Amino acid sequence: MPTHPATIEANEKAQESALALADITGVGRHDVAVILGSGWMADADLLGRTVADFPVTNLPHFRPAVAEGHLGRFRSVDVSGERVLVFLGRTHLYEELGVDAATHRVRVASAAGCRSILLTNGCGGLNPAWTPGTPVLISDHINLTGTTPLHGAHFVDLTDLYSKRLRAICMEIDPSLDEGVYAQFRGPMYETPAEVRMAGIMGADLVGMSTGHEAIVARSLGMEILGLSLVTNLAAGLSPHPLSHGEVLAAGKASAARMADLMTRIIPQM
Ligand code: 8IG
Repeated sequence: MPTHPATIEANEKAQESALALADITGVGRHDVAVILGSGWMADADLLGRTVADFPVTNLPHFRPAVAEGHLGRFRSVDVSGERVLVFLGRTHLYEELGVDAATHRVRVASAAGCRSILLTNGCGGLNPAWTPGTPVLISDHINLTGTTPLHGAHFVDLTDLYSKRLRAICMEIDPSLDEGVYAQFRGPMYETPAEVRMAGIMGADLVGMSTGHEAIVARSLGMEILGLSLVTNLAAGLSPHPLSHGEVLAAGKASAARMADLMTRIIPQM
């Protein structure tokens, strides 16, 4: 059992956020959580019937989102009868608010009743065949942040961190989906071309700045995890032009209908 005071405090704050969430949404418990990252905001309206929609700052212990394309809202959405807690945007490690702030949404999702979580992100791709807008299932991750979202002697097994069961269902829904290993860097700068080559030698296929820590916390809370990356740009050194946030947003818009369709079909299986 995690007994470090920082873990207990993080879980208590999440309980308080979840109580407020139940209060203002009128939805006492949620079944599944979704975190929408860069390039995924346009999907929010296509998931199902929005029951409630608020800024995260209406809840205690949330910080306003800073990254462009990260709205800082949450919704309660009815997806085929499942009560889905959707976060539009996340808090990143590079915001320097600490690992607990960067994983607070995951703890809130668990405290709100969610037993499974869909983590999405926009990221750089190392496979040149993955043109911007290509979705990739996360099969595993490499944590290159030099830190952990856990506290103290909290030994958590990360085997099959990204659910084999859910990945198999996704592949049935869309057989054209590829899988890849996600390397989480701290950011906020994108990688140098040398760092991208290093990540590739280490076994990474995707480079990003989120998701890994969230998955670790979700596993520590016993949740089932599905990770979906949207390759919004070729990783540095592989791209013919400098990386820009504009292409991230464009790739997201272009893939929204396909990704929302996949999500609405996988969520009832979660
Ligand atoms: I969107 O190329 C997006 N996020 N680390 N590298 C890293 N994060 C990203 C990238 C990328 N693209």
